[in-house]
Amino acid sequence: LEINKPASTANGSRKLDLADEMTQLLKYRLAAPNADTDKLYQSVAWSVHNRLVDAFDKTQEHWKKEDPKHVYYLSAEFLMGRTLTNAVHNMGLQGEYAQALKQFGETLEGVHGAETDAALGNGGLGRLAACFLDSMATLDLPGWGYGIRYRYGMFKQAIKDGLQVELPDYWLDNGNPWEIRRPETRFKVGFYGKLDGDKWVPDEEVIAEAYDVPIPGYGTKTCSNLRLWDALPLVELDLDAFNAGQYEKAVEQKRKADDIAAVLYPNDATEYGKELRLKQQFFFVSASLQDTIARYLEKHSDLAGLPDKACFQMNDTHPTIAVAELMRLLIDVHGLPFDKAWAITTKSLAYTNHTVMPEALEKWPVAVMQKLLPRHMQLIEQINDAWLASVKVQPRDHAASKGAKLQAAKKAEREAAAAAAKEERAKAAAAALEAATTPEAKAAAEAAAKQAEEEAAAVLKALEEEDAKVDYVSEVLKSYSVIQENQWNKGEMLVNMAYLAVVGSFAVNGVAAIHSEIIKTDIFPQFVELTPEKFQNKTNGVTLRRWLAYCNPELSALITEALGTDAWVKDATLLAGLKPFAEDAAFRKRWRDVKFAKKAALAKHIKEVTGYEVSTQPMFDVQVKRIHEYKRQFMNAISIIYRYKKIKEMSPEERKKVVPRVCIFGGKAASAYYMAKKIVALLVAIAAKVNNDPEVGDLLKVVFLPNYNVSEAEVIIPAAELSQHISTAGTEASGTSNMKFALNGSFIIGTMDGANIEIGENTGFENLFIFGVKAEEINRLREERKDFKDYDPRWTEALEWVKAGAFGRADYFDDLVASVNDMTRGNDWFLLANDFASYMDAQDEVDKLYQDQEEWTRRSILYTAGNGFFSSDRTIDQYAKEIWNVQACRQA
Ligand code: 26V
Repeated sequence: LEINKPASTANGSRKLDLADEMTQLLKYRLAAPNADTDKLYQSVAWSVHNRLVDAFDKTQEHWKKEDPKHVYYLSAEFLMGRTLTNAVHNMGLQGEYAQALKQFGETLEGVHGAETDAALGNGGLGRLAACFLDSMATLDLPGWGYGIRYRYGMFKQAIKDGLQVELPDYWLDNGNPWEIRRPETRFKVGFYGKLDGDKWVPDEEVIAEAYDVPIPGYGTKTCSNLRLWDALPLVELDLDAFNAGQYEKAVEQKRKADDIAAVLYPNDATEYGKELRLKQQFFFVSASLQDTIARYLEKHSDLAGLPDKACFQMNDTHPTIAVAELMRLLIDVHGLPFDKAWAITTKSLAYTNHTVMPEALEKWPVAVMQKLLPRHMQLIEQINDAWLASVKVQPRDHAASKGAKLQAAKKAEREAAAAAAKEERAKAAAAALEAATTPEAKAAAEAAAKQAEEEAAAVLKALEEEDAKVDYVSEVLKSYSVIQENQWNKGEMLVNMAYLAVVGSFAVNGVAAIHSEIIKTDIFPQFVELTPEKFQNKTNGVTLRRWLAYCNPELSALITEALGTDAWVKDATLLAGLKPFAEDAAFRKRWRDVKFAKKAALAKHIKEVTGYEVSTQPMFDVQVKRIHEYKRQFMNAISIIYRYKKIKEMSPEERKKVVPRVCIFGGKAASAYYMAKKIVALLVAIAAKVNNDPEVGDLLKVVFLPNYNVSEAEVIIPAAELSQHISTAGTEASGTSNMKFALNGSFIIGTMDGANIEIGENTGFENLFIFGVKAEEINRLREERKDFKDYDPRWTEALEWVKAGAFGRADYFDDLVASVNDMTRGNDWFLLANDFASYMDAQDEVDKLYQDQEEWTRRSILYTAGNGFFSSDRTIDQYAKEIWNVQACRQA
C-alpha cells in the first residue's frame, strides 16, 4: 500500500484506502497499533495531511505556471485553532473519513477534541488573519500568509484560588501534522552591528527556516499557504569554544536564535518597546520579503515590475518595519537607487490599522532601532527627510499655508485673551473708581488702572515678539514627522510605526465604517489632508465555514433545508432567503430546538470544566473576549451583582417574575494588566457566591469559563441567546465575535461602536439592544465629569456591596472599585458610570422580549438572515478588488 497515494476511487473503494492508510500510519509513524482516541486523531490527521500536500502541490504548481499577482498577508499573529474538522470539510472528505473512522469504532466528532489549538494569536486581530486565509483560498485568490512559528502560543489560562494564572502553551508537544518543514527554504537575517557609510555589517545573524501550513479552500481545489518562519543559529555548536571549556559560549548562538521564535507576546502595554519584540518583527518581515523577491526573480529580472506581481498587506503596525526592509533589500542587495526603490516600495505595501488605543500604536525608541537595525534607522531618517521635504512643497504651499493658518489662529487666540483681560480690567477699574470716595483715592485708582493697562500691553508685546521667533512651518512639519519626541519623556525620540506605514503604503484601511472614519479624523488627519484617496474602509468579516457550518452543524442543516441548497456556505448573501421563515411558526420551533440542543451541549461543557450545574431553561447571556477596561466586562459584572442583590431582596411572589439567566464569561487578561486581572477575579468570585446561594437557584447563575480560545468559542457561540459587545463608543475598532454571534442567531446588546453599527443596519436596529453614549459625545463627557454620586444610584449601590466584601477580597478589589467610583482615585476613563443607567434599561428590554419566545425566535432568525454581509469572503473580495488588484487563479 502506498501511503501517499491520493485518495481515489481507481480500483476498490476510497474508504478502504483511507482506513488502510490510517492503519499504516498507526503502525509505522505513530508506532501505536492499539489506538486510543488521541492516536486515532493523529492517524486521521496525518492521513489528511497527505491529502493537503497533494492539493497544495497542485495549486502552487498551477500558480507558478500562471504567474498571477499574489497578495502576501504579513501578520505577527494567526489564530488558527484546530485544523482537522475544517480541513476535512473544506476538502469535502467528511463522508470518506467518517467511513474510515467507523472501522476503528470512532467518529470525526469523537476525535475532534483530541487536537490542540494552534493559538498563535492574541484575539481578534489574529483570528481575522486566519479567517482571511480561509476566504482567500476559497475565492481562489493567489495569496499567502507570512508569520512566525512560535513554539509557545497564547498562554493557557487557569484559575487558581480564584485568580488567573498563566501557563505556557507548548502546542507542538505531539508533533504537528499540519505543517511541512522546508529545510531547503532558508534566509539569513541580521541584527545589530555597524554602518560603514551605507553598508551594514550586522554582528548577529540567524537563519529563518520555512514551515508551510496548507490552507484548503472550501469547495475548490485551491490549497493556499501560510508560511511560518522558525529561527535557527548559523552554527549549532561552537566547537572551538566547547573545546576550550566555554560551554555557555558554545551554545550562545543557538540560544539567541531560539529566543526569537520562542513565544508570542501577549497584548500588554508593559511589553511594548521591548527589543526582542522588534527582533521578532524584523525577523519574519525580512525573511518573508527576501523569500518573495527570490521567487519573483526566478521569473522576472526587473524589480520595477514587483508591484505588478506582489502586494504586501501589513496587519497592524507589527510588520511595518517592512517599509524600511523592502527599501534596504532593493537598495543594498539589489543595487537600485533610492528613488526607484521608493517607487516600488510605495506601490507594493498596504497597511491595516486595528486599534485607536494610543498605547497599542507602536512607537520604537530611535535608540533601540539604531542599536538593533542601524541601517533601517538610517533609511527611516532618509525616508522621513524626503517625506517632509515633499510635504513642504505640496501643491499650493501646503505647509506654509497651514503654518500661516496656525499662526493666525494663535494670534487670534492671543488677541481674544487680551481683549477679555482688558474688559476685566476696565470693569475692575470702574468699580475701584466708584468705590473711591476721596479725590486722592480716585487719582490712585486711575493711576492703578493706567499701570495695569500698560503692563498688559507689555505682556502682549512680549508674546508677539516670542511668536515672531516661532517657525510655524517647522511646527506644522513636526505633525507629519515619522520621528517624534516622546511626549511623556522629553528628549527621547521615537519612530512612529503607524506614520511610517502611512507614508510607505499606497492604501491604509480601518476595519469597520466608524473606525475608518475615526482614524481619518483622530489618528491620521494630517495625512488625510494630503492624500485622502489612500484612506479606505474594509469592514471585517468571519468565515462562515468555521463559524456557522462546522461549529453549528444542526443550525446549518436547518438553514440548508429551508433554502434548499448549501450554496450559502460559499455565498453568504443567500442567507437573506431565511427571512420569510421567521414568520413560520413550525420553522421557529425547529430553530428553538437547535438553540436548545446547543445550550445543552454548552451546559455539559460548563459542568465538565467548572463543576457548576446550569439549567438549560434560562437565557444564555454571554460575554467572551479579551479582558480589557474598554470592553467593560466590569460594567456587566456590576449589573449582575445588582440583579443578584435585588433577587435576594425580593419576595417569593416577586421572584416568580424574574427572567432567569445564565451569565457566561470567558477571556484572558494580559499577564501584567493589573485591572484586567482583578476583573477576572471578580467574575470568578461572583460565580462562586451566586451559584452557591440556594435563595437564588436557577434564577441566576454565573460562569467564568477558563482559557477562552478558538475551540471554546466554537462551543460557546452557537449556544448564546444574548451576547454583549459593550465597549465605550469609539474604542472597539470592529469586533468580530459580534458577527459570529449574530450569524448563530444570538441577540446583541451593545453600544454604537465598531461593527455593532453595521450589524444594526443589516439586522434592523429594532432587533438590537443598543444603549450608551455615542462616540462623538465621549470627549465632552470626559471633560464635564459629574460626581459619581450623581450617576445612577444602582451603580453605587452594587459597588458599595463589593467594597463591603460581599464577594470576599475587599482589599484586592479596592482599586478596581475606586477606578469607577471614587473621583479622587480614578476617572472612569471608559465611562461605565455614565452608561450604566441606559445599560440597565436595555437589559430590562431584553428580559421583556425573552418572555415572548415566539417574537424572540422570529428576530433571532432575522439575525442569521440579515448578516451574510459579514462573511470574510465579502471582505476579502473587497480587499482584492479595491486594494490588492489580485484576481482569482483557479485550477480547471
Ligand atoms: C490593544 C491594546 C490595548 C492596550 C494594551 C496594549 C494593547 C495591545 C494591543 C491591542 C490590540 C491591537 C490590535 C487588535 O487586536 N485589534 C483588534 O482587531 C480586531 C480585528 O480587526 C478588531 O475586531 C478589534 O476590535 C480590535 O481590537
